[in-house]
Amino acid sequence: MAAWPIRCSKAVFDGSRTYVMGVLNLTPDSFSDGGRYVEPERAVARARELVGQGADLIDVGAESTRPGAEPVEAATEWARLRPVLEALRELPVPISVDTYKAEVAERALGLGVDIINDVSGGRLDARMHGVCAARRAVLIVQHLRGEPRHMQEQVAFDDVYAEVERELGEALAAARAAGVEQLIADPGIGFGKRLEHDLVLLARCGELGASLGAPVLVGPSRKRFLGELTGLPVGERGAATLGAVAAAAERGAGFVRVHDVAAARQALRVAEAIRGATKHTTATRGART
Ligand code: HH2
Repeated sequence: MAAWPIRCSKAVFDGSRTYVMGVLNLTPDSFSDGGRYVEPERAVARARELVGQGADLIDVGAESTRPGAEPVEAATEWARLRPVLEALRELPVPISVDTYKAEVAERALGLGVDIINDVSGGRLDARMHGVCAARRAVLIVQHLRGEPRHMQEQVAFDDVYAEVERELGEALAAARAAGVEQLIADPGIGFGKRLEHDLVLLARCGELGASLGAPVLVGPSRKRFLGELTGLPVGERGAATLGAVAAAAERGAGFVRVHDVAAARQALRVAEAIRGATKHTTATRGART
């Protein structure tokens, strides 16, 4: 199956550059922006702002998946999502919903959402694949062992790249077998991983996508590994996030999931210009010799 394009009702992503997914958390307890967009009006205003900053798509979440976060009932999750998703139908970019519950996914897809972002890769709810297949949704299949709440308690990899590649490959194959036609793979930065694991997965994200036959999305924004590298608290990891974004794009990431869209677009623009110039110089040199 060809990795690109990813076709949504409002956009076609052809892989010609790294796309920016803006994060919109409707939660009271997300690790970096919890509580800021709980009121629907503020959330919708934030979504418009993210689009103005150049977001290619917006990921809306109503349950925090940080380690130790309390799971929420589907009804609570949907009560947070519904008014916001209804208002976001007018936006010019595709919307994804960050949920691992098929019931929530089904309702969201009924409101015109194009993409389901499942941090468990379809593993925590047996109905997820069927719902996405029936609605012809794009499914983001993220790597995660166990449940988000306990994911940092037993982190053990002998060869993180090989193990994530194999487990993601199995998750993608299960989704394809169930009829989900459009898939994006995500190695799950910070999801049951330590610093050294996150670094390997970012460094080899393009290789991972090529081997899995799917575009790769990475979500390094403000995460713990950046704190470990810089010594900075979550609110001061903006510059560190941009380092990860530029490096991941250089290594082949198809999408980056970030809180600060304007800054990520700038970083990507510069990284892409430099990559383009490399090609130009090589071509010029080749032409002269
Ligand atoms: N990271 C978070 C949430 N969802 N989805 C994908 N596909 N990839 C990620 O890396 C990813 C994700 C965690 O970030 P955030 O939404 O800011 O925090 P929280 O889970 O606390 O709401």
